[in-house]
Amino acid sequence: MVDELLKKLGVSASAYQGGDHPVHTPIDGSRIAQVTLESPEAVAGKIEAAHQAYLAWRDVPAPRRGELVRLFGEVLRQYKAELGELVSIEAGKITQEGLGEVQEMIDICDFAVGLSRQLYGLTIASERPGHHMRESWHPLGVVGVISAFNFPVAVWAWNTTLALVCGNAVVWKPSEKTPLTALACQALFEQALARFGEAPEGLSQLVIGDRAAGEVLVDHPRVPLVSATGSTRMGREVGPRVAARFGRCILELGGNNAMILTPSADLDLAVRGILFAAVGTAGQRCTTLRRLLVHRSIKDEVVARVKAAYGKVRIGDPRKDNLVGPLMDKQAFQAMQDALVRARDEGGQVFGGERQLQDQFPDAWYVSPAIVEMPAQSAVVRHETFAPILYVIAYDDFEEALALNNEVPQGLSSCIFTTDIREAERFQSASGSDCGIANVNIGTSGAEIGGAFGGEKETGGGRESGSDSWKAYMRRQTNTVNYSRELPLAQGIVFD
Ligand code: UN1
Repeated sequence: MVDELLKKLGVSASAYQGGDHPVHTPIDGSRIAQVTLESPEAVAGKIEAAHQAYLAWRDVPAPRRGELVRLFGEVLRQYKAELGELVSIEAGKITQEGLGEVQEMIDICDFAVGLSRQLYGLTIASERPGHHMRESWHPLGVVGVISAFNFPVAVWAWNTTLALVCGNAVVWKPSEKTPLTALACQALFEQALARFGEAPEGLSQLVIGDRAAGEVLVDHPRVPLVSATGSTRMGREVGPRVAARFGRCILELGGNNAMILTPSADLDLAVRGILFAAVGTAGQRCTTLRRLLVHRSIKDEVVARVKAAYGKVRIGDPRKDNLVGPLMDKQAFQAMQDALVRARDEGGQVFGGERQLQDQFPDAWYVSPAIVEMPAQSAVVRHETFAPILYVIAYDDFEEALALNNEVPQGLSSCIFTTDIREAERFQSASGSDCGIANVNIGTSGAEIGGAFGGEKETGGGRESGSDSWKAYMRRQTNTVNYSRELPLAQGIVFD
């Protein structure tokens, strides 16, 4: 299924054949490759090589570093269709979303190229005569990137493009479930390197490995920044371990994203917004809509309309004309079923959620997305299940809806559908949503790259992608220069 595609993308057969770690496509569950997992020693060797590359790269002028990323963006434009298709095969995304993910990579390349001519510092007024102060930003070193199966290429690109223009080197450990898209990204990046011609060897490296490989990145003193995307459970381990050696982390962990649907909302818009956010990517985005907090006066109408929309959703092979592809694997299916059992126990009424297409794909895990009407925001609702389950909870007044939005351990994305400006502004105010993303009349998922991406509480606090997220990939330096013939001390101290 993948040989032709991988060949076009420049991945040699030896990289994905004959190894001991099987790779399956969620489309039909078949094995499509056998990769070799790298040893912890090999990972340490790559980190050392990346460190050497960083020592040279940090002195290359940033706009020149941007040129490498510009070339990478060109290569990605050229191979968008092929890489998008590989994302569909390996992660089960529908064609539109596979292509969308590659577009997100192209967009962040453009952003990073612009940034490479900025990386602005500050000048600061000095209290001393004949002095100036400034703040400058310098490269950090090797950035370790740990990414998840659900955005197998874009999240790496967010990190790597920024890290590179900021003067760093990168070592990437993708999910063991999606090594092929990672090999393809590496091959495409190498094309950009070849066109660029003068980058130091080992500037951006890929590690195909399991937990042990990830641990090397987490613990290695030559990795000042670890950017990790995945479960809250993973982040709980990574965060303290990196902190113990005074490294830094960008953590992008679980989300449990809600929509507040108010009586004044444009319901046509809201139903479309719910559909994309709740069932897109088969509910496997960290920004997926998981909780619908709807005003009691419109709840029955909204639930009926959403159920009708769910009824029309085409489920099946993500490369065909469908809207919902498979879950990643049996484990994901099982977690979904367990959550639905718990939801029933907690008083929920379940619509959908059954396995689909079992005859056609006995080894794949397709489901109809589920809607679960809950009497309250009980334990199962507060937990992130990485599957298409939308819990619906009625609220009576706006303050209660805001409280429900915030009363979960996670804090990634949130949204409100309303035409009432007071509600919209309150939702985005200091005492409104406590999430990193708070949208008005837009669903919780599908953020543009221009904004900072990330969230609070158990989501981990990190920010990636746009705005000034680049600052996390650099070290800040305060510089004070005395251009006078005196040596005045700060705070007026006299020392003679
Ligand atoms: C993720 O699910 O890990 O906002 C990232 C979005 C995408 C990124 C999701 N741009 O849904």
